[in-house]
This record gives sequence, C-alpha cells and structure tokens, in this order.
Amino acid sequence: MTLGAFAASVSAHGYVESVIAGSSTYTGYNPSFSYQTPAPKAVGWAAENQDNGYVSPTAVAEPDIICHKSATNAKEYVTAAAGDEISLKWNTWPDSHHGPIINYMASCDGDCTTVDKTKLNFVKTDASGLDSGSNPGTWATDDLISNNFVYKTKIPADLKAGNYVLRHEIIALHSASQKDGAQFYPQCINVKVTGSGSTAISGGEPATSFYKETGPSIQFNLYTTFSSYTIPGPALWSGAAAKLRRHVRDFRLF
Ligand SMILES: [Cu+2]
Repeated sequence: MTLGAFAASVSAHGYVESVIAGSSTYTGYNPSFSYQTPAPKAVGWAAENQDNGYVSPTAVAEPDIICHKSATNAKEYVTAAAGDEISLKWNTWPDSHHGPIINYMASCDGDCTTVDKTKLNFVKTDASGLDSGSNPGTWATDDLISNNFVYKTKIPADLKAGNYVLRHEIIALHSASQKDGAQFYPQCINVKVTGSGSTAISGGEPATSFYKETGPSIQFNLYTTFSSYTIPGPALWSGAAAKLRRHVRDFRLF
C-alpha cells in the first residue's frame, strides 16, 4: 500500500493524541508510532490499529475489546490527584460517527506497565450518551467535536492512590441498525492517582463482559425516532462522583 493510500484510509477516524492533567500534557498513542523505532513514549496503550479502525461487536468478548486491537501496555503514566479532571484530546472525529463516550477505571494492583490486561476489573466512572433529539440526535461525540475534540473526565473524588488503567471509549452507532454494525473505539491510558482518597475500586468486571453483541444499545437505529438511549455496560460505579448531566453541562460551558 502506498503512503498516499494509507493517509487516505486513516483520515476518517481518530485516536487520543494527548492527555492533559493539571498543567501537564502527555503524549497519547498515535498508531503511526508502530512505524518508529524506538516508538515514542506514551501514556496510551499501543495497539495494532494503524487504519484507525474499530473493534467489531463480534469481538466484545475477546481481549481486543479491552484496549483495542492487540493492545500492549503503555510505559508511561499520567499523574493526577483523586477528584482531578483529565482532558482526553482526540486528533479528530468524524461528524457522522454519533454515539456515547464512556470511561472506565481498573486498579493495576501494582504496575500498569506490565499488568495483564485480561486481569483488569473495570468500573464505569463516567459516561455521556444522547443529549437530545433523535434521527440522529445530538450525542456525546457531537459535544466532543464542538469542544475541539476534548473530552473531560473526572477521577473519582475519593479514589485511593495507586496505579490505574483508564479505559476511554467511543461507540459509533451510525451503522448500528445492522447486526455487528456498531464500532468500538477503546483506548487505554495509565494513570497514577495521588491524594488521600480511601475508596478502592470494588465490584469491577473485565471489559470482555461489558457488552452483548446484539444488546439493545449496541444494535440501535440512529435514523429513526427514539426518546432515549441507555448507555451500555455496567451501571455507573457507586464511587464515581461525576454524574452524567454534569458532564453535559461542562461541555456547553467550555
Ligand atoms: Cu468510520
């Protein structure tokens, strides 16, 4: 494949190019890093998604759903205190790819640079889905685009200090009226949480058990009239301070 063809094929989708916490900006994982030796250091987990592609609903129970295709541990960490807001900056996102944006966290119980991703038990810490309307309506991805491709998520206020994987995910629903038409774009980021929080993550589950291939929020027709959309996956974690509406407001104020 020529470089020109590659450039054209990657133009549609995006990736988290940087993560901002406080006054620090960290490098996310750019799929083109796989062509560089040594690869630049990044806080985002490496993945084999050079086409900026997605994980299909056929793989929701496979390890690729955890941190994208054939993902391997990031070697760097974002440092943030419990209660801090982290900004996830995508390089771009296509208008047509409406859908929810969901964040999960799992404790590495040690070192996230070597942890086995299949052992991570995640809780949902924040999620945004349908803001208003239908056919197709205004979605979290539309807020992302109008917010310069930045999504802000909050580290739970009382989360115990330690090393965590933040799993940040967009689910694009533009083709989801068909079976296996939804597109999952997960990205994992290592976060070193500081502070004096006392709540450990409990009740988490592996990302491979979040979704059902034919679940009602995975197979979903955007191009019809609907009055609500249920964000898929487990319920919001009891220890998560951020509530859904709050994030919607944050975007509009930004
Ligand atoms: Cu696409």
